[in-house]
Amino acid sequence: MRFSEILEEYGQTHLMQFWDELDAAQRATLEAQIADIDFDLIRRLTTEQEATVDWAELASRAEPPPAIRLDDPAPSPSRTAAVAAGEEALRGGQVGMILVAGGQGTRLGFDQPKGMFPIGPISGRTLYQTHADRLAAVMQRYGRTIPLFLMTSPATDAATRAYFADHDFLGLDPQHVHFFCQGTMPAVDAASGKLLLEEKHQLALSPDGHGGLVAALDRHGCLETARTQGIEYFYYAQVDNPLARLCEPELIGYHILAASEMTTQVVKKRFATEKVGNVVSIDGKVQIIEYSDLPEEYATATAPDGSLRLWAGNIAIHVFNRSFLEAAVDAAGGLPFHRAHKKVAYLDASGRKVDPETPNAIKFERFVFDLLPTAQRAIVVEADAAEVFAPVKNADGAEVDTPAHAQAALLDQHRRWLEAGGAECAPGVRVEVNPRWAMDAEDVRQRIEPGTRFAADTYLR
Ligand code: UD2
Repeated sequence: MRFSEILEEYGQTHLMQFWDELDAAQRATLEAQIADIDFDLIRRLTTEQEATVDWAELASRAEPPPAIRLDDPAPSPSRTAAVAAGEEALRGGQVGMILVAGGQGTRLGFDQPKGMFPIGPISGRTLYQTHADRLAAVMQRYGRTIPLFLMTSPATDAATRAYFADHDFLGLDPQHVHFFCQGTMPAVDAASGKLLLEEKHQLALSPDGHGGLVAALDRHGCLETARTQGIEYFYYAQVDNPLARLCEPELIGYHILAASEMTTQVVKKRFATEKVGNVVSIDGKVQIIEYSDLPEEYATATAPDGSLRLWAGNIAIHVFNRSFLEAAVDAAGGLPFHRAHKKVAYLDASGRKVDPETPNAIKFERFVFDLLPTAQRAIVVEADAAEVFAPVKNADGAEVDTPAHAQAALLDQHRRWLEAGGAECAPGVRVEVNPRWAMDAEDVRQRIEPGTRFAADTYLR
């Protein structure tokens, strides 16, 4: 079928509206973008033929997930056994790291990739640098390379690569840093289902969600690279959480000992409507119901002791078996798309740019956690939010999840470690610890003379 016939068939001929005004390069761009669109899929998604999930019905059947809880004094397997198993995998070079950094970070209002946001309270280190430091420290401790697979999107790819290149790969070995760019999905006009033009020669495209990970890993040969390097497990985290304990042995160990295919680290939700996914169990399968999909009555329901019944908050830290992701490549066609009603700037019929004030468009995203119910076995491990979770989502001034909140959480953590090691921090004094200097309270205890006093802001590196 010819190009124009395809557009005609799907009611999208407006995309060629400015064709006569375009030069050859612009025409080629537009043609390539249109050729990439799965119009059948878009039609199914916009006409709602694609099965939509009845979240209220699902939520009514949701139970708290079986989990290794923090307050369990004698979990089985024990924490010591889990740490030992995780450390063995790290020493054996069986662990790779996936960091997802394709999001557009609209809420933060930062016009570069979020990973380049300066988060170090004293050092001014960026999120990327913070994660690189932690990874380097883990590699140093276990004497093995941990390849980093860094997912970007067209919105973040070029700037991220340039940033790493200009900053000596943040101290990592460039040979073991693998950038891979996720795919995109077109935004459609919410009322008509028509694709939107961002420019006369460009569709309005946005990243296809972190569920695009599976296809992108495969498309860029990352699974193959990992396989040939003997990587059996991937640790997965989001770039926006500077407290994420990358490649934590305990979580890896629990994953291995339980023969889990996909493991999720969770925290106790701070309040009922906190913007984290809800990790639940439905018909014996672990699943995540996103905060935006969980009806309030279920979000606020309490257990007999007054605590939240659905307590487990997703912090988007997982461990995957490589083989599970390989199997998911073929099944990824099956990962559902979530629809989000968003503001998307577009060109109107006269070629004028419109910046809507209210949501006008539908964006489609896949979520990586929708892989959970497909796992043969998926376990859940609770961690202390103060030690592992301080997401940078909103610009300073917002009530939660701002850079200022994350910096305070980092400083609190480092103060706790120092004080547990016998040091003293004068009131109001800020001490930032680089993981290359100490990765945890135990490291600090070994490095510090009891009685050491910090009387001025200090960066330990
Ligand atoms: C995410 C989780 C939520 C909770 C929370 C914790 C989803 C849908 N929800 O909520 O359950 O765990 O994080 O912080 O994930 N990203 C990409 N490509 C994309 C979209 C996102 O790489 O196409 C990355 C993005 O760079 C970021 C992460 O995924 O690191 C989370 O994206 P988000 O900020 O849109 O997710 P959020 O906060 O709604």
